[in-house]
Amino acid sequence: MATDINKAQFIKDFKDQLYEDFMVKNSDATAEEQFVALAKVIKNYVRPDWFRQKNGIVADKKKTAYYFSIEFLPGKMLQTNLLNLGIYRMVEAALAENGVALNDLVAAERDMALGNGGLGRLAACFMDSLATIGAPGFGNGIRYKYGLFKQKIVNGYQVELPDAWLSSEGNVWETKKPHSAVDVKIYGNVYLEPHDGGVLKPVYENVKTLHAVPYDMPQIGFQNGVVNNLRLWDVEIPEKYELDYPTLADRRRVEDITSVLYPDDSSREGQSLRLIQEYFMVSAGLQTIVKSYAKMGLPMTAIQEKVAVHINDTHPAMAVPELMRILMDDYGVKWSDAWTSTIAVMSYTNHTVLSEALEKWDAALFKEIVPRIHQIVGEIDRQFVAKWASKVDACVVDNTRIIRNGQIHMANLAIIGGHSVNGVAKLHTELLIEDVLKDFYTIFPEKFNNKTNGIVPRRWSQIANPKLSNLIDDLIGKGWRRDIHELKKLENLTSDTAVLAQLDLVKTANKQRLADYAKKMLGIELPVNAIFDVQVKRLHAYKRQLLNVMHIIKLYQDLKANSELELTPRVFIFGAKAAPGYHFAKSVIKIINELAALVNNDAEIGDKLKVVFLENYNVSLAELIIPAADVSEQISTAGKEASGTSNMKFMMNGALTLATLDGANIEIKDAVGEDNIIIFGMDKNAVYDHYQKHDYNARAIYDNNPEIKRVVDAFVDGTIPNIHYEGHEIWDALVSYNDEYFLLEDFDDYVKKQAELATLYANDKQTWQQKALINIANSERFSSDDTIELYAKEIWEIN
Ligand code: GPV
Repeated sequence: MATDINKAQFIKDFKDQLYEDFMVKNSDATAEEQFVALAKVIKNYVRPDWFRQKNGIVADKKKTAYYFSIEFLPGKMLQTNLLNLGIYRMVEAALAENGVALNDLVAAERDMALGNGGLGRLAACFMDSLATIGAPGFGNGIRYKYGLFKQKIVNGYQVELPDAWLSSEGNVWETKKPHSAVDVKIYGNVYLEPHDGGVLKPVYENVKTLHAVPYDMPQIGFQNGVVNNLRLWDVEIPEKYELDYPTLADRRRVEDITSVLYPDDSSREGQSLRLIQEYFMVSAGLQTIVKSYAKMGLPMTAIQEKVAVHINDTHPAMAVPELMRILMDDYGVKWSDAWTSTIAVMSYTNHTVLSEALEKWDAALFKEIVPRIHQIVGEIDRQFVAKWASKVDACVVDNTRIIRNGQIHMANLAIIGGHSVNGVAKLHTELLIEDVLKDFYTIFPEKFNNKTNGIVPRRWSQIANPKLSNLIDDLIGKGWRRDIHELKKLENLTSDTAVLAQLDLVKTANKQRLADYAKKMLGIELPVNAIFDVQVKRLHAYKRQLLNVMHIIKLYQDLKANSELELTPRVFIFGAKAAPGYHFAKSVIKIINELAALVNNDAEIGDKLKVVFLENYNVSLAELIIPAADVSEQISTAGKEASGTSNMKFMMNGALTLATLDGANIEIKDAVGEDNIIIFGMDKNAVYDHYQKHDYNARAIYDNNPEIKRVVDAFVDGTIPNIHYEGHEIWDALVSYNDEYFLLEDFDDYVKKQAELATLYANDKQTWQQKALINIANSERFSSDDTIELYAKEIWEIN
């Protein structure tokens, strides 16, 4: 075991690796070279455990869960891997003795950003948790050559640059496995030919064959000797079929399949490339899974006893017809048996109620690209309609069937083809049941269940916040590092003023760490005695960064009207990427940056107000920003944010949450109690009431509320320079187009609660820190270890 390695052995391994890879002595090596060598040494240490776990699937006939996701967003892996192996301190000390700062090597690693936001990050948290609870759970996804775009801010605008994360040293954590490659077929024609006993077998013509080559990455459990596998697929042109790709352009089209992660996490451009990506990943993964099941020598019709496949959002929903295809066409299983198995194997998580994000495909395109899958989906749809037409209302069948009006509804496919559908927070699951998927609920009530999201506590406390972690060690011992539930013990210390003072010191130190970064990046001095008020997440209208902006404008206007005004100093911090084609979102970014320039350079405002937009928000930046937050902004329109997960990370790091009753915010409120969270605005019922009555009138609010009018007009009256175009766009969205996300209605209450929290911060730091401590103590409820335990038990039935 890696934990047995001593310093001397480790340093020898490290130096040997540097020599082997780079022919360099430690003292002459660059931080990049040292990072690569260290990562390879770690990989060597885990290889036996990794190999054993992978081989155990067949050898021990263990039921295994496969988490299929088009996104994985792990960020950097060095610290997590060292921590989970239990060699962090030893390696840090050994390197230090040899003149190497571990932090420099951490900085040299590139973020692995094969995900957009919450959905991909959740998948990464789950991979860690699966290994940590010791469950056989393997990831399956795509090895994109370019991750989520790198964001630069130029003249206040977002500019997208390719994230060439694989250049130079590539991904040191991975191992290419050419011997496990499989072929994936797309395009062509397919027809069915009768065989012995009336069995129909597909005959393919003019197909294109792709070679799917897996790259495996170890997923190390927390100090338990378990190493799971994350398998990401790359595409190659099969040697056997080279003639099918005669030109460079042909070859490039193939390479494109694994070239980029789609940088849009809300609405899908209906491009065939995306569909091919989805099928490529699903087919390669499932073929491999069925092959390894076949090696167990058990009947094909019992595959559900050894295999669970999870469909993370709809992108991998073709797993349903693809498993049918493999079982029938490759293994001769008959339809009814294959269908029973498929339903038992598959399960699906929904991550949104936004209808524009519910994935649909044009049936003609679908047929062109995956003709056999199209046939199978057609038959699943036909049987579904035949079965339910006589039992439920016609409109229920119409709303739940897979193919309607020439479109294939991927969520419907995933629900019909699996045994479990879960939402990601209590409210979200309720909304699925009573609104978005209510017709499904009348047919399959037993399939619905909730699994509130969680976060992996190691990364979001121990790694992101070493200062707080050390304080917690001093207060309650180190047991919490293994069992996060021990954080509860902190609740006994909430009236200990010395503890609260220490907590304040830790927070200030973390704010200083972030202030240093802001100084380096933007040349701005951030006052650490100010409230650090943070909103970091994807830029989306429903997340309402604009409401935050409106509050800043209000404070700015108040200060300009009365420079004597007593105001608790505030630093507003934003981090957000906008989908490249999302016009509105990009305009909000521009406005934040122009507002920042205005406020930060106004001598009259001085240190009372600062606004910073930190470019290229990613996992690493989150690890820096979140521990420095006093206020966590979770201000989506009630009913729109499925769960949110940064809300949990902020809480774990002692920020107070300013929130609407949306997603997991509600469960955070339940965990900490009403006094320790700041709730404002409409709840979901108030929002739905407006939908029902069609009575929302933004224009009337604007006309009748002078403060709101003043703030909204600031977008167009020249208050903020250089936003002529964007300002009008926003003004129109808020007034002319009736403010789809109810910012104007929620504004007053938001401002009021902001003022209250500012007063508390200024007058009673002790009470503030008390609330912070209660948040930290109760964040134990949101460990993804527990979430994944429930998936394992209740959905996958593994362990
Ligand atoms: I659908 N989510 C995401 O990041 N990308 C998507 O394409 C879709 C959903 C997010 C939700 O918006 C969050 O509320 C949620 O916490 C997260 O998925 C994980 O479930």
